Amino acid sequence: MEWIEITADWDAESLRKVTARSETEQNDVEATVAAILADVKANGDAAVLAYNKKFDGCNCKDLRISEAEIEAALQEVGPEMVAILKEAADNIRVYHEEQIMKSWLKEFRPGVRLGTHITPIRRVGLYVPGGRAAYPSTVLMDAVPAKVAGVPSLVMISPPNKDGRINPYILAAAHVAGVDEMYRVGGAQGIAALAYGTETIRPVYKIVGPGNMYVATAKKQVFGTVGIDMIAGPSEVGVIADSSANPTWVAADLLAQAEHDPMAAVYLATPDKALAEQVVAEVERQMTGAPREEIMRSSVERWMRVFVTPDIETAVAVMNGIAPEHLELALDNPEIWLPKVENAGAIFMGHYTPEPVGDYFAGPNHTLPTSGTAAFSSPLGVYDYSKRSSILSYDKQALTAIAHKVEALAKAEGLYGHAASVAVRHSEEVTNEN
Ligand code: HSO
Ligand code: ZN
Repeated sequence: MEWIEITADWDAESLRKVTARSETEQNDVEATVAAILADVKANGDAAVLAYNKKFDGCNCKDLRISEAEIEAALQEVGPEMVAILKEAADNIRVYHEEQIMKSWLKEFRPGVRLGTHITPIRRVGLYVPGGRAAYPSTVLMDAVPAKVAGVPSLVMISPPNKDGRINPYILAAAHVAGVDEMYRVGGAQGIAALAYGTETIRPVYKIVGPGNMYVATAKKQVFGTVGIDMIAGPSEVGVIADSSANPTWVAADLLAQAEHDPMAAVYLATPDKALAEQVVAEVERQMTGAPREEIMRSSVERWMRVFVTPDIETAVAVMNGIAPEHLELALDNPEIWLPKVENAGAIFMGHYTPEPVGDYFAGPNHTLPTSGTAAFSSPLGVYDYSKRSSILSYDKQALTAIAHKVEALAKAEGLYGHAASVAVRHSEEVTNEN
């Protein structure tokens, strides 16, 4: 943990030094992943099954997850959990319906119509990690917006355990979200199967979802063959608090994020130094004996930053510099400060909107820009599953009116074929004149 006193003449650039989390680049990962991708591309299912055995200890023959397995998963998680998943999925759907992009076509001048044609991506692959980071909530967050966008074919892959099974909560969430096909395969081999296709798994056009270093590297390497979503870094939360904030609650919110990852970063900015001291004491008290104490502790020790600022305005400026994935405004009047927030993945307003409400239930997406990328990117949404095509339409008169301008530009570029394509369409006089 680090205390940082911000003075009136602070320098936003200096923030980078206290918030930069070093990335460990590993070249051998690049090479290992490249070899796996090439193998799956060449050998399809046979390679995938061999990697399932090698990396996941799974001797399975069948990659596709059957209806019976999905049914068993629904039984296993129970009707109450299915009902909660459905309600969360509904909230996510209703929120994301607001993001649906509409096709349009407008007459800009007589005879000139221009517009945009919106279509969904035809087939999308959703990666769901196994092990500790197997989050059914992420399945909902990634799958529901795809269905809202109208993606007709949505495929999920996830690494099997040694018995060939996938976490039943993952299967239940995928079923509730309307995922069309599910396969047991993870890692770089799973990304390769989605990108290149195998005998069993048809290729997709885009791959979304978080994963470990091998998955992230594989996504980077197949980018271009397919589209990918953002490469997610470790999670972070920033809290701006004034004296109205409850230090016990603020500490709980910081720890909720810290328990995700030893690399998760938690930031507090407040003008109230006494409050900051109480939060720090509460963080220590609450994490002692918590089920994920070890993860929380390493996150807090290495990546917790407490900024004591001259005023709220400066606290907001500090967070704008950090561009946190999640920003909580633990203030009495968050609405007053909202217009000043420039960089944040998701903004949680007031004392009764703890970040986990957004993780699980409220409706906005929890797949958010991490590691300061909120300064230039946005939450996952319907637009990530949609494409825009431009529409152009001129009638004869409209074309004739501007033909000479297009021809002039074409000739200036030395592209006489371009000029001719326009010229052949308008009156003979033009051709005869030359
Ligand atoms: N806070 C995480 C999402 C998550 N939390 C999933 C619980 N499950 C990153 O935004
Ligand atoms: Zn979370």
